[in-house]
Amino acid sequence: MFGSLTDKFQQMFSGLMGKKTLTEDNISDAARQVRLALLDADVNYSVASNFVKRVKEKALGDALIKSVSPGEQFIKLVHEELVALMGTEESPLEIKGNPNVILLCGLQGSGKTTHCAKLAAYLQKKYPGKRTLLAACDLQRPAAVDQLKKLASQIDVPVFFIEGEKNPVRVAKEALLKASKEGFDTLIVDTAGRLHIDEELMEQLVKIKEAVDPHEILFVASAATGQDAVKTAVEFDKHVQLSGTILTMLDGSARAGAAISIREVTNKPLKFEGIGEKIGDIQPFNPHSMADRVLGMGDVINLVRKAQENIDEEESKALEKKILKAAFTYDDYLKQMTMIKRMGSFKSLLKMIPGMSSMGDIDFDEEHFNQIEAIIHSMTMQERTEKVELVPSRRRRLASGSGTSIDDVNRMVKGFKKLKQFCKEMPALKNQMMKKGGKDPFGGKMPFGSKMPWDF
Ligand SMILES: Nc1nc2c(ncn2[C@@H]2O[C@H](COP(=O)(O)OP(=O)(O)OP(=O)(O)O)[C@@H](O)[C@H]2O)c(=O)[nH]1
Ligand SMILES: [Mg+2]
Repeated sequence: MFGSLTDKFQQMFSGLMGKKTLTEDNISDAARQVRLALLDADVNYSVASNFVKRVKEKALGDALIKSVSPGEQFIKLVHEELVALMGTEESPLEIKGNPNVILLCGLQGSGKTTHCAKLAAYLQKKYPGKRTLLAACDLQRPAAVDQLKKLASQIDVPVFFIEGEKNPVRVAKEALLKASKEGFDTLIVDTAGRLHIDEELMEQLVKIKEAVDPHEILFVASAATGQDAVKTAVEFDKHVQLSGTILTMLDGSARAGAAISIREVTNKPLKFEGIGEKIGDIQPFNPHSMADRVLGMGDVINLVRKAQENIDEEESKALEKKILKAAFTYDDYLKQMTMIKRMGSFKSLLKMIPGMSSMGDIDFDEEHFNQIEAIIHSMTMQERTEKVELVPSRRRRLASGSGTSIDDVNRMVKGFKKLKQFCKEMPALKNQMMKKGGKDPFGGKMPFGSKMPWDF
């Protein structure tokens, strides 16, 4: 995600790995490189300087006590300091008031409107049964109201707007009235953006704030703009006293500058991050996860979170049992694949695994999985559950039904059989290894469970 910064950190750490001890010299050298890398990633100057100062002091202190694995020691320090810089813990939404009011503000195109809808979707998922109303208070851009309505219709959340109204403060007031009267739990207010800060915009925003008295005033910052986002956040904070930040566009070619410095500079927590254009592409900001990503250590925190949200534990356990007995069918495979797909693309998931993220752009053949999926979809229930043999005439039908070739179908069937064979032999293999005093190759667990048989 943070391409060049992550690369630089990785290079520097591997340089340190070769050293026997942490000395004042190599610490100074590494610290200098950290500083340059941070500045290059558009991290605020004083944030970068203070950061490096702290890391250096701690590294020097540590060097006196122990001198094992200096590279790892230094990485750990940098990681700890990054986590501290970005707030240490997750900072959940403040939910109080009846209704609970959330106001979104920020510059043009930073993702305000999209994140109004994303937040509503997030709340819907987290608090089923609670109701959210969206208020369309961006009356500057002609299509803004329609954009919000379109997004909201995807998640079945109502939008309050007044046809032909020019005054956003009135819309905000009426929206609050409606939300209170009709017992909505949350009101999320979209506001207008501008190319740069101007007094008129601020005055309008202050009036909207006064009209709805929000518990959360979130600054929506595009990570793509680096330092500028931080400077603007400070200006907005002066006028409307922000309660936190939503950092958006983290899926793109974002620089890490805003992510790393915005909390320290504004002293307001990072609450959410936007990681794509789709309505579900929002997650709570987690400082540990962000530090992992900046340093190229994958993103286990969000991988686990996604798995918990999307994978049915019962079904997963049932499948694990079937795998142990090598009794799984095409149908089981399809179910598992569907569960994993809900988490995102395979490529994006692979990138979250430590070690994979530093491998650059992963060459992963997503098409291959789509093909397997299409073939299984073309099967009858009998075929999916392996009640009938896949004779050539059936295979021909599957190929034409799934838009693949006979070769593709043959390859899939062969792979599936190989996988089953492997599962049958696995317990014996494991025993052999254990007897030889080798480590359990699967860490006490079978390799699937919540995972996929990756390669057919
Ligand atoms: N890749 C990516 N695109 C995003 C993200 N969030 C929003 N977008 C896209 O960015 C564009 C601008 O988003 P909007 O929500 O319209 O931004 P805005 O701040 O409301 O813009 P104005 O109302 O014009 O000030 C849209 O095309 C969104 O689909 C994100 O996290 N990642
Ligand atoms: Mg907008």
